[in-house]
Amino acid sequence: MVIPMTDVIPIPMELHPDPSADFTLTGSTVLAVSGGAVAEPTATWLAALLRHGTGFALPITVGAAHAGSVIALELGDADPSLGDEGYTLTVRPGSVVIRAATGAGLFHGAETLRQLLPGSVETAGGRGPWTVSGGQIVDRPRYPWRGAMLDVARHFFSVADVERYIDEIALYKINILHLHLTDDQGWRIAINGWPQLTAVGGSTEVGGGTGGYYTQDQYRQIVAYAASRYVTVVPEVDGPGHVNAALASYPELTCSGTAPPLYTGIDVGFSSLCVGKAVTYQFLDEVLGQLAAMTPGSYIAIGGDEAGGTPPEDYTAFIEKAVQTVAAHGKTAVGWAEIAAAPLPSGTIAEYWDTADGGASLERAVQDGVKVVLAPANRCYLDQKYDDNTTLGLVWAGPTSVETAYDWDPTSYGVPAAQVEGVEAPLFSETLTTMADIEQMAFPRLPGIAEIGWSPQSTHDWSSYRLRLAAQAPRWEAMNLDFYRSPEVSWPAG
Ligand code: TNX
Repeated sequence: MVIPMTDVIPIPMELHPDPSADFTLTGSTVLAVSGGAVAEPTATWLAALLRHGTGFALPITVGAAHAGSVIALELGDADPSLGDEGYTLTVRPGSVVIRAATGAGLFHGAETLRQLLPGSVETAGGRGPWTVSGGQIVDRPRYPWRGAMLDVARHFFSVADVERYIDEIALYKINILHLHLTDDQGWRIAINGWPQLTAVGGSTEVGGGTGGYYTQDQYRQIVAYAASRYVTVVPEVDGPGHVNAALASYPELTCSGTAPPLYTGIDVGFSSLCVGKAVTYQFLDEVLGQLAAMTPGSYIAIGGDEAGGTPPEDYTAFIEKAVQTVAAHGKTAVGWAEIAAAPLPSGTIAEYWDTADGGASLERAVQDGVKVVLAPANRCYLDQKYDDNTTLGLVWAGPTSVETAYDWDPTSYGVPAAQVEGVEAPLFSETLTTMADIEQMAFPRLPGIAEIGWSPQSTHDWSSYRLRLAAQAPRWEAMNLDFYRSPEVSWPAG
């Protein structure tokens, strides 16, 4: 069966199917790339994926037009209204042409083509025929920020795990990986001049395991891998709360001068940097400065949530300082929406999460005129249980069914449209220890958040989405991606 264009998730902005124009990938198909070197990494990536799945040679040709069966990646001459992430994908009997103004657009188009091929293309020697439905797709995202947040602090995850997650989120056109690098239970990024942060602060995790951390080279490797999938890493160092691992490493960062013990439980809101001490700002400047230097993206996240251990006037003073420090290093600050209690420059991004605070933090962010990323916990928190049968996960904002995660609209939170930067799906890891755990919680909810971030609101419809979602299962099985077979969805027999 040929996969219909409507099965692509996130569903494209415009679909023009033409059943008389199906294309079949064969042993003589070539991959032609034109318009400049920016297109080449995506061609290399796509060729590797398709060669692995089909066993075909799929040679890459650069520049010249090709007369035979061709998949073409063409950079340039794109409709300007498709913006800097949009693309067109045109399927005719002899060719598939992906055209975009940018490398990101070409990559998104290539991910769409991947989803139009049978799921078994994900395994070595998959089974064809490799037929792609004919017609044209015209596509661009609804929002610029389509985020996934991964907590590597509560439990540490290896570079390989993070790279695998990047591949999984990029399949659904997520373009931001917000990496929660520090918390009470662990400090996961090496900072020159502060070796105890990782030696002590990185030495454990929730439940008392051995933890871990990324060297600066490993962090750069993650950033580069993400960039190759057109995903921007937004690193987060949380403060003034969620800092027990830092305080346990450097007693001078506490007001008392005494280091607390390492913490391996899952309470929140008890630790605080000492806001009145000069060393706190030296620490902040060196940490944020080194992160900024290693991060090509424009954003650095400063946390700012659940600062129950910090007096309110200290809190606003700290946030003001942290936002200024990020700016001094040439980046824009992102924080959880509580940061709106402090004065914020207009480009700042406030991320709304706390559906239990009655929207107070969100209202302040709207009044401040800052940009808002919507991650309402009762919709977007992938760490919440699906239902009573879920063994992993927390319950404070849930349970969150696949339908609940999918069936909402970012414009319904009272944020003026011009202030909505996008949506994000956070995955906190108090209860998650393996890649399979990550996948069980993210899939199948993450594609729903991705579709909210990318597709026009007019396409939003749970009753058809659940059928389209079911059609992803063969691909996930071929990828060995461990998803939750929620009873809300009629999964095909595996
Ligand atoms: C709230 S979300 C937190 C995290 C927890 C999470 C668990 C946010 C900004 N703070 O510290 O890990 O709940 O769901």
